[in-house]
Amino acid sequence: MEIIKTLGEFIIDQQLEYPDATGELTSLFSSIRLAAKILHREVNKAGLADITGAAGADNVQGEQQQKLDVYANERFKNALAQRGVVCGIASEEEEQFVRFEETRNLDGKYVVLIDPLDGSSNIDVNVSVGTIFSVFRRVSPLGSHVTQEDFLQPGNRQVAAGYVIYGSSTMLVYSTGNGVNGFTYDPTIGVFCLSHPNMKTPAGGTIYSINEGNYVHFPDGVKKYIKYCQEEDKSTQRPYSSRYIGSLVSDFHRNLIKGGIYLYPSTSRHPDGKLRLLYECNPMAFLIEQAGGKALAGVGKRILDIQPTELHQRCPLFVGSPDMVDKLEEFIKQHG
Ligand code: AHM
Ligand code: MG
Repeated sequence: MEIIKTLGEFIIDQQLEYPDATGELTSLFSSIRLAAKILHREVNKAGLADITGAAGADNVQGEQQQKLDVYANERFKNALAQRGVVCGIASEEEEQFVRFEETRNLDGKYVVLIDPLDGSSNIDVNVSVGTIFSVFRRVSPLGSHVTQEDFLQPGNRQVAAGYVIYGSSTMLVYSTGNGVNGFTYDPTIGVFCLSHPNMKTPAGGTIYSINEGNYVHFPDGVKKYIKYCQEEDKSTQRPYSSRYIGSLVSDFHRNLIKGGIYLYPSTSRHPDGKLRLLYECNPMAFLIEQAGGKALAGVGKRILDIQPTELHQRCPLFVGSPDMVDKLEEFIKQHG
């Protein structure tokens, strides 16, 4: 009989490898797992219940909040506050970081940065969406209130990162800096099961993902790279396929598995790119590096080495198979 390993069992096995582990990270993952299950339930009935559409307010970035954005934010926030291992969170849906004030939370070692429902404008049309998260050890003393500095740490200090994709199936993909593992949710038994152990991205790929509608606003190096992707050359399997869902988690997940590159460069509308460093770029950069890939914001600019200055700061993102990211970097170096 096939042996199934659940997410819970996997986490405990990993913890046993570190005799000093206190189980706090395990507890943090239990919170994420629980909120992900609840989101799975809601997303899957999105067409039936009155939960799609705009919530009527804009978030801090002036983007319209969807009802499910608000719902997802509350769910993850509550789940993370419950167990006393997290002292605060920063969320795409909250202007300021959120302090967890209970005594047990003041002793929490970790902060979580989260995009509770990325790509949520896709929900109304039944396209996959996701949750992206990033975990840091706090730098402020245990027992005190969480501070802005706890959140403004470079991505290379992430303790863990991951995403949940609510797609044709729901999956949780995460890393604690020791490889990347993917778990598929079986709703009939309510359990995430290890389905993608030790995920590695192919060194090269044949997929490029970018919103080409913004083409005229791209930097020259990116324009030239796109033309390169489209050229005929059998020896390098070009032309490549263009695939863009407009839902970062889905585009990233596909490219991670199949090999590819995702690009969100600066454009005239978004001079620093559109994606947020702390809860979109950093976690994806952590995961792709753990899977053998690369993530840059520009020539020689590793995403994980950027020192953040603001909670909601944006940055360009070029992420994917290492050979493809290298090639793009050559083009940007040469053409700007
Ligand atoms: P969101 O966090 O408001 O959902 O926006 C992020 C999304 C990403 O999922 C996606 O890759 C990108 O925005 C798409 O942007 P665009 O529509 O400009 O191509
Ligand atoms: Mg987002």
